[in-house]
Amino acid sequence: MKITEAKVIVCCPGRNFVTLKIVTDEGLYGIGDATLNGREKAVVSFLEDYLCPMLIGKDAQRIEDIWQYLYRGAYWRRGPVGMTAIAAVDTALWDIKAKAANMPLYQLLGGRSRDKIMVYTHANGADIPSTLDAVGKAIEQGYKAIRVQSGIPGVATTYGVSKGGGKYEPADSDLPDEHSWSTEKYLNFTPKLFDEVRRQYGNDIHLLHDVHHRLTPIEAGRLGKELEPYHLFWMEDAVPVENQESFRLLRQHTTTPIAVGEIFNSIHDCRELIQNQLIDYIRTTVVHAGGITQMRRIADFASLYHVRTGSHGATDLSPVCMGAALHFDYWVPNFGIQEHMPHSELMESVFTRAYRYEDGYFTPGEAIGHGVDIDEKLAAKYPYQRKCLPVNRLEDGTLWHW
Ligand code: KDG
Ligand code: MG
Repeated sequence: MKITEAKVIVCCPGRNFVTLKIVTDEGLYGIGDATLNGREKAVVSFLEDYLCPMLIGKDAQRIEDIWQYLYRGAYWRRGPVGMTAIAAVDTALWDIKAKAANMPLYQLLGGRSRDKIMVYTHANGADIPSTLDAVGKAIEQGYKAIRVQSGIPGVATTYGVSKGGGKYEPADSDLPDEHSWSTEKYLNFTPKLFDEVRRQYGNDIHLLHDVHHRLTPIEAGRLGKELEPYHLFWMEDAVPVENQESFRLLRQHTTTPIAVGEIFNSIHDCRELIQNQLIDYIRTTVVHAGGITQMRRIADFASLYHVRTGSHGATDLSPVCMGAALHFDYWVPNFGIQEHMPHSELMESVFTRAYRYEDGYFTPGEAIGHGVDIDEKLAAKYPYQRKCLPVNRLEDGTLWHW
C-alpha cells in the first residue's frame, strides 16, 4: 500500500487547526492532528517542506519503520515542531492501518481495557462565587472530575480564567497579550478556593488544578501541602520542567499527586521523572508526543513505576487528536484520566466524529480507524488567522513563565 499524497489542511473555525491527510494507492486515507498552538505555521512548513515529500512512495503499512525513519533517521531530533509533525504522520498511518484491518483503532492496539473513559473538564470564574457556579454546572453535566481555576483578587489576568465568562481560549491575539502574576497572592488565595469548593460540593467529586509552571519547587511544596486536606486528583505543572530535580524537592514536601508532561514531546523528557517515581500522572498527548507509536512506549514504561496516563486535551488539540487519544485511552492498561475541554459547535462542525460523551465519560465509537474525519470544503471557509499565546510578567515587570 503506497503513499501517493500527503497534504496539510489549515483552518480556523474559531481557532487554528492543522490537519495532515495521507492518501494511498488503494484509496484508503488517514488523518492526523498537527496543531501546535501559536506555532501552527512552523509545523505546516516542517511537514510540507520536509516530511511530506519523504513519505511519497513509502509503504503506509510500515508505521514503525516510517516513525524510525523520521525520528532516528534525522540528525536534528526532538522538539515540539518536529515531533508534532511526526505525530501527525503517525496518527494518519494508524488511521489507515485500522481502516485496512476494518477495525476501530483500539481493537488494533489490543482491545479495550475498560468500558468507558473518565474525563475531566474545566470550571473557572473571575472570583470564588462564579467559580463555584461553574463547578456546579459541570457537576450538572455529569462530570466526575473537574479542574478548578479562579481569578485571584488583585491580579488582573490569570491562567485558565476566561474573559467575560465565555470559553477560555488563551491564544487570542495577533501578538502576545501581556498577563500579570503574583506568586504571593496566588499562594494565599488558592487553598481558600479549594476549601470553598469542598465545603459546597463535598468530597466525592475529583478536583484538579493547573499551576501552569509558575512556582519554584519550595513554593510548589507549600501549595501541595496546603492543598492536602482537599485531596486533589492532581496538581499539574507545579514548576517549570527544564530542571527536573525540582520534582524531587516538591515530592519531599507533599502527598498531593503530581501531574506533568503536556509540553513534553519525547519519552526521554519523561524518563527520569517516571523512573524515580517523582510524578503520578504523565500528561503527554498523541499530537505533541510523537503519535500513538511513542505514546504506547511512554505508557508501557510508566506502568512499571505506578505512573498513570492523563493526556492533555485542551481545545488547541483538534478533534482528530481527541479521537485518536480516546482509542489510546480505551486500550491503555495504566489509564488515569483524559482531559476534555469541549470544542465549540463551529470547531466541531468541520470534523465528523465517532466519539461520544455521556455522564462524565467518553467512548471512542466503533467506526473503523480513529473515527474522525475532516470536511475539507467547510474547512476552506475558515482560513488561518495568526493567534499568539500570552506572555506573563511579575508586578514589577519581570518576565515570568506563562
Ligand atoms: O496551548 C496551551 C494550552 O494547551 C495549555 O495552556 C492548556 O495547560 C493547559 C491544560 O492543562 O489544558
Ligand atoms: Mg496544563
